[in-house]
Amino acid sequence: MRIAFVTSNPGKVEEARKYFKPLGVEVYQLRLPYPEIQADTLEEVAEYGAKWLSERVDGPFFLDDSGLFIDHLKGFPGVYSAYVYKTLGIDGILKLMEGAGNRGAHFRSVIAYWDGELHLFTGRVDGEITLEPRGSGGFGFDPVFKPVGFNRTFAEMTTEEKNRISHRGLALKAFATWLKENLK
Ligand code: ITT
Ligand code: NA
Repeated sequence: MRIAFVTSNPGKVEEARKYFKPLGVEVYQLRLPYPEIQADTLEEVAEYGAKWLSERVDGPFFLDDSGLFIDHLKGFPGVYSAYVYKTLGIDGILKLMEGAGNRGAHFRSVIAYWDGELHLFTGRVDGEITLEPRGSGGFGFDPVFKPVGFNRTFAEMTTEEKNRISHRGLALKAFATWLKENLK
């Protein structure tokens, strides 16, 4: 089975591929820009995008909308994470965190899968924002996110290690589990 992953982000595709390959599901990247509405939740953004794409993509596809939610910043950048990454960047986030006593943060991912109907799968990982960037793996905010229980940032992990515990890995796991049941 082949499923399109509609995304501009090759890092996301690499993570999904490694996850689905053992299941015999081939994931390929479809670079098709879709509207990302301004909304309060990742779910709303993902759902709107998937419904818009459902009129334009043949066959099953999914997309992933993710965000980094920082306690000290009251959940910012959250649904604005992509925009903030492109504008303020990692350095901007570290500046906003200067002097923060609480460096707690979490990532969330919402996967919207369309097969004629909409299915949502979510994942979350808790951790903290490091004092400085570390590591060169992964993408996005990975160099400054250290998951709970680890001394390394996501950018210091292999894709497999990150997948086992990450927001996207957990959402992909829920998606893959559901897919196995429903392909029978
Ligand atoms: P899409 O085309 O799939 O939307 P994107 O990179 O814009 O790709 P999102 O809007 O879901 O993806 O991501 C919001 C931001 O959060 C973006 O800047 C990502 O780099 C960052 N991000 C998402 N998942 C991440 C992860 O696993 N590790 C680090 N940063 C992540
Ligand atoms: Na995006």
